[in-house]
Amino acid sequence: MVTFAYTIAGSEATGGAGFQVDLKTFQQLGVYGSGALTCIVSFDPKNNWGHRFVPVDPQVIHDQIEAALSAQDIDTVKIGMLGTPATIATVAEALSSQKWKNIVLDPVLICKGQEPGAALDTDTALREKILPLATVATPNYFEACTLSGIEKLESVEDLAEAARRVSELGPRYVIVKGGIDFPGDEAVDVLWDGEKITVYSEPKIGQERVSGAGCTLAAAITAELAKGTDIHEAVHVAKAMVTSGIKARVEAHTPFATVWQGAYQS
Ligand code: PXL
Repeated sequence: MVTFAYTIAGSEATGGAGFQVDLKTFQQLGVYGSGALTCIVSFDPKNNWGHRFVPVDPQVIHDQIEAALSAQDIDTVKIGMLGTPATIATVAEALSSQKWKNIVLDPVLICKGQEPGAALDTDTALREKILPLATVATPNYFEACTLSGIEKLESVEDLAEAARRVSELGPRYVIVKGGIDFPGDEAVDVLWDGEKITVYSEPKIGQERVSGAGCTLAAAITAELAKGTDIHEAVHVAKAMVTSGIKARVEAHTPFATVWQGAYQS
């Protein structure tokens, strides 16, 4: 029997992040993917690869979700970049049209290279309308600070505290990704499952940011949960996929290389 997973995310035209990464990750883990596009991001090569961002009309977002959820029995969804308060309201309403087993929220506030200020109203809408519906959230360093109110994450205990605080906003499971901003030689992620912290650590591969790592991690967790994998094992698989994908990263003319999901072998 085929396992389905759904993604509600933005297109990043170079294939290094967002919707494209989600579908590649689902496929690599043997899960049939479909999804709704929330926005289209086209980096501008003539303007330092700045983000050209076009939101999809809310009615069109609604229609895409209606089509997929009517066509197939889908109980697991990943939510990536939403981008505007209007999109967030539409997605929140669409999610409430059925029951879900897993709602994995990658709380994308800003992308690499974007201005932090632009995210404030989106941040508020995400916190109020989507986080309470999520069963899993995967904030990165910056998103964990913003959502938890902690200024700096300097130790594993800080990551753990941020995860616990984000969990109080709704999601039962929170994975905080330390990434390149977390001090030290290890890429550390922590999972708070409501009772205890599990630490996932791998040596950092280089000191440069890689595009698509966060999307890949959340999409891989989503695919594994869709298959019925337990959350601790799902994060373990996802971390292994991201690590192998960064080792095999694809260089580009953009400021960041991107994760290669095809490198992962289970
Ligand atoms: O990596 C975050 C991200 C997610 N989704 C889309 C993006 C980006 C970053 O560029 O463009 C569509």
